[in-house]
Amino acid sequence: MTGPVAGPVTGPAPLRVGVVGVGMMGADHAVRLAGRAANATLVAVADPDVDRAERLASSFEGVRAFADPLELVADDGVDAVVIASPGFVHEEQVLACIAAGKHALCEKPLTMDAESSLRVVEAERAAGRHLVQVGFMRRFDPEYVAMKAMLDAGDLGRLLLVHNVHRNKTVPDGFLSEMIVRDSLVHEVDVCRWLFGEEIVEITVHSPAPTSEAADGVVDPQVAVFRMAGGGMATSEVFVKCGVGYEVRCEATGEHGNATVGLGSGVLVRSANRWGGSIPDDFRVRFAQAYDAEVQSWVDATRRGEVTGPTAWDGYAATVVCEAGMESLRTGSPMKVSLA
Ligand code: ISE
Repeated sequence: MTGPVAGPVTGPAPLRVGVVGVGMMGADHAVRLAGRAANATLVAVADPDVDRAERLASSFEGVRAFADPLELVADDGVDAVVIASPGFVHEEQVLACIAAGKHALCEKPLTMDAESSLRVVEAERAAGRHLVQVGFMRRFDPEYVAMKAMLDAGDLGRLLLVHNVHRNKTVPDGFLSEMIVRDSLVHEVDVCRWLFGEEIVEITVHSPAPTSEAADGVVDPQVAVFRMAGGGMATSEVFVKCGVGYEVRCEATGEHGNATVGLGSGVLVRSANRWGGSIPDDFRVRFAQAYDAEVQSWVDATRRGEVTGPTAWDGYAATVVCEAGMESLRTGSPMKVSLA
């Protein structure tokens, strides 16, 4: 897409980034931008919980705190925005970035439903250029990247099946069945679209007997089955109160071999008559390298005026699949997926 908007940030000046929403993930990105990202500088944070924003801002030098995320987006001292606020405010914040001609890295889900995600795609189209990247960080994890390269090179032959495992140690009781689809399974939706290079055309979300740890009425674990446009299939176990630790695995089965990522084969320790390694508590640890690479690649692309990571369309497609997944969870039936 081409068109009139603020030009790319080039030359030696670092990209001045503001982070909107500074809960767990936003604070993690703020630290990354302030300390580890090259050619970027953290200049502002915003959160309706202004004490939280001020506390975080004061842990860095020269970072301003805003109570209103939209004020941060409009501020002339901010070149680009990382959106890590809750999903239900993403639409207005992403649209504000597009209206201001600013690049945004928006955490998943892009928005809460298909219609609003499509509005984002359309706003970008009207602006005449891509400005939005969606935070599907698995695409930047070194193991996933290696597996994708192997598949694209044809080393495993045609991809037939993908099997995902996605387990969180725990989540708050307010994390309902639909959130397991929209906030957790959404990653596997993106992984499968990316690995196959095809759309998902049907989704079924099965409800096994829940763990006794699940809050009343919450379906945890869930097993999702995707049918891909080319006939391939994928399965995903999502279990958000597994109690063990954060485990994400993906096995791709091709005609001539298979590849697995996420076996966690780090340091092997023998002590006190036991042997083994450790399992991280949460995604910030498991995907630390992926988040670093994701943010760096977003900074670099933004400075060139480009979007090279998962686009608003990818965010929209994932939202459509998850919406169908939530319907399947309610009805127990397979749901067809159709994109605009
Ligand atoms: C969370 O929002 C994430 O994005 C994590 O990657 C995922 O594992 C978790 O289930 C979500 O709640």
